[in-house]
Amino acid sequence: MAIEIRKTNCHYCGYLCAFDATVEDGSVTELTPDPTRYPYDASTSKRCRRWKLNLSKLYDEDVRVNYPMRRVGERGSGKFERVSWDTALDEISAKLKQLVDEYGPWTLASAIGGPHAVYWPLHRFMNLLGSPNNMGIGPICWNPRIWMDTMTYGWSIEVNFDPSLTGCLILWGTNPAESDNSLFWRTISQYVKGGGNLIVVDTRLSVTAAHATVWLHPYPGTDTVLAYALARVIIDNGWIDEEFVRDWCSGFEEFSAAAHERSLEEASEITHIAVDDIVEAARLFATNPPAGLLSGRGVDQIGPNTAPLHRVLASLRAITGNVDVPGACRLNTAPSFLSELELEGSDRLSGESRAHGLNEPDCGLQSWAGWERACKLTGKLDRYLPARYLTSALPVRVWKAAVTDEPYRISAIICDGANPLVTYADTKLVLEAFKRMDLVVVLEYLMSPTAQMADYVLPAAGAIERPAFQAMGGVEDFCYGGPRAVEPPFERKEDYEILRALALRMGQSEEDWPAKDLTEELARTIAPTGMSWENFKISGIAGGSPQFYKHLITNPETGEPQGFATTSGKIELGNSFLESLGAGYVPGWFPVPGVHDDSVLEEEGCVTLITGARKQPYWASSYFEVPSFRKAHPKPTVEMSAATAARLGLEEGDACLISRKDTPDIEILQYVTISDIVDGVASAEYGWWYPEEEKGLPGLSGCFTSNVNLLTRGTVDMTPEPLIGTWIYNGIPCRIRRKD
Ligand SMILES: Nc1nc2c(c(=O)[nH]1)N[C@H]1C(S)=C(S)[C@@H](COP(=O)(O)OP(=O)(O)OC[C@H]3O[C@@H](n4cnc5c(=O)[nH]c(N)nc54)[C@H](O)[C@@H]3O)O[C@H]1N2
Ligand SMILES: Nc1nc2c(c(=O)[nH]1)N[C@H]1C(S)=C(S)[C@@H](COP(=O)(O)OP(=O)(O)OC[C@H]3O[C@@H](n4cnc5c(=O)[nH]c(N)nc54)[C@H](O)[C@@H]3O)O[C@H]1N2
Ligand code: SF4
Ligand SMILES: [Mo]
Repeated sequence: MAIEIRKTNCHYCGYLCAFDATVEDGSVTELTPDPTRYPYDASTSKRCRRWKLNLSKLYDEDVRVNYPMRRVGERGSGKFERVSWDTALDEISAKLKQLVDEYGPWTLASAIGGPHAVYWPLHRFMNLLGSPNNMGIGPICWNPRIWMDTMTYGWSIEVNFDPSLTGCLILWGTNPAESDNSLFWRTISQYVKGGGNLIVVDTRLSVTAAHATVWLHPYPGTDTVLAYALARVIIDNGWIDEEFVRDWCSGFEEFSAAAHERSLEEASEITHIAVDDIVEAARLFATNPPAGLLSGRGVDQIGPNTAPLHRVLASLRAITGNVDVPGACRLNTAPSFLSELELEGSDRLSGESRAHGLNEPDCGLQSWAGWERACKLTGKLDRYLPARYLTSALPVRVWKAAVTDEPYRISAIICDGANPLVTYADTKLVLEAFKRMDLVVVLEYLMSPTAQMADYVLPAAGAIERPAFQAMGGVEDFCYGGPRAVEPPFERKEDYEILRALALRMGQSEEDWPAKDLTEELARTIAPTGMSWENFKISGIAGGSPQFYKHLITNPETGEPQGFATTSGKIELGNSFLESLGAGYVPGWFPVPGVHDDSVLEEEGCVTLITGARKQPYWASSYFEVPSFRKAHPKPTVEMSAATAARLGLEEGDACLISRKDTPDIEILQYVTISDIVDGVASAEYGWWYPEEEKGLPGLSGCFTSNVNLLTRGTVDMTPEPLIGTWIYNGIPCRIRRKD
């Protein structure tokens, strides 16, 4: 028997832990964490329940989609037949050509999800075809941070948390104890055990918050008020870094005035946080340099308050002198490997196609025009943001175009690593859009509710059967990953190969798709660093060595420090560029009706709903089919305080029905859990569907039972927030009643 140890990476969440695979006669029989490659944590394989799926799902014949499947009967019948790859790809490309001839290339939409696969192959396909309509979750995940850090500092940052240096760490709207139970969280929990200062800003007492030195619990979406209150305390106590503010920040006076608009008592009333806690957190953060501040998903999803908050957070780092400083944060540099921008081929999308983008012209940044404007600033330091993710079409506009044919017809969609019927806002609208399309193609591992609405489901290769690669969204000079352990079993293919095959059938050239598979594509990607794929397989990591204080580097032409890639060359606490796009010169706070007024507590049965708090062992809409996971966490839960439960007449464990105040007839089923969370707020799980239930319409395997996105809406109010178009997942006026 031939036994070999091969390097590979788990990809059952976005962290890509390094493993050694034991391969016996071509089959993987064992996995052990690989201490020689990043990211390695000795205890991950003990704490993480998911990595064993690498073995159980690899050869799975029941749940996995293993062959190209074509719909039988009406769309949504839930019935499929196996066809050959050639048949599937020939039919898809013929239909797509017909639709493009009839309606123009923008008739094709695409959808991506979380960090599952590399998405640039799909984006290249869309660019070369000529469609701007790729949807992403960007406006509510990651983009707000990237956009606002870039607008404030000239480029994005990475928190440089170093337990031996960092004097204080703020985690704002992020719960790595459950969302990232790998290396990062373990480093933080050890830091806290060793006496490190941790401030957690979370509406709930999350597992992370339970470890905090100070826990600040803002009412959902009031974070901007809290951030300004912290700034006020820091300024009033003389805790700012005066020299740095004088030399490297612009707009301080206006920023300070905005911070002083409200007294601490007023801020306390709005946020539901005691003044003493605000003062103590400000002191810990400002007087223990270097200090890091990392924000997360919780505050990427607060609608009109998202972009303003991230500007104030960026300013908090700046006024305390914590920008591009070891132990605080590092201003990223552009990749030394092929950038996402080059790989996705955005320069090939014509002006006419860009003008068909549904975010034009009112998204000041998250649009093609916005991206072009931003590049003029950042280009000063030769930095160009990746385009596709940061211009991604607002899904609500794409779905509405599919339903109404306005402003033009969206007739086809490709979903890659996404389950929009469960994870995108407004499930009913998404369903209507899918029903009206002429062509639906889904690249998947399993028959998700979205796959059940497809005409063709194409079997995607998963972890350890394809190489893994994480390039930090293309904004950093750092990437990691590794090779596959084995070829994909059955007839599964890598997403890259599927899209390339479709591209060639659509008439795109081999020159535009020079690599025949993902391994070749990744070798090509890292080649500019001078590293071969063979060496990358061993080290698992590529990129430049980190540098700090880069604004001080001398510009050879002027002999002056190069500064920051912003309008003023300084960090912009007040931002005239954003002002020219309709945002405030300094950010404001925008109360949301029905959430930030008294109606929540005054009207019977009402709460403010937040959604999607991450819990182990699930990931978004994934792994609900795994029996041991369902045993460990059998029911979707909605958390609320004991006082809120009493007001609603509910008790621990009660089945309850949750509805939006404006659509009382749409109700979802979840189960009450009493926890430590701000009164008047309830936190519902997301991602739930029931794979064991019947496939096909009307139920789509329980897609309409507990799915919280039946209650969310993707619509955005561009008046207060004319930059990104972030919709609300956290802060929805709802009613909850006991299920009789
Ligand atoms: N209400 C609410 N909604 C939310 C959120 C929230 O907090 N609240 N969070 C949002 C966020 S931040 C995100 S990132 C999204 C996540 O949303 P999604 O990414 O759509 O959800 P997942 O379940 O992670 O993955 C979708 C599908 O991808 C498939 N898949 C996994 N890997 C691959 C692959 O390599 N190739 C292919 N072709 N398919 C693959 C899985 O089988 C799964 O069915 O949800 C968003 N939706
Ligand atoms: N187990 C698991 N892990 C995951 C995922 C998963 O689905 N499951 N998804 C992955 C993905 S796609 C992402 S984007 C990351 C996200 O990872 P994180 O950014 O860490 O997001 P969460 O773990 O949801 O933590 C967000 C916290 O914000 C709090 N919150 C909600 N509303 C507000 C508010 O208005 N203000 C404040 N201050 N806090 C608020 C919630 O209570 C929650 O505890 O996780 C990744 N990891
Ligand atoms: S933390 Fe994520 S990448 Fe690491 S072993 Fe677990 S599922 Fe796999
Ligand atoms: Mo995400």
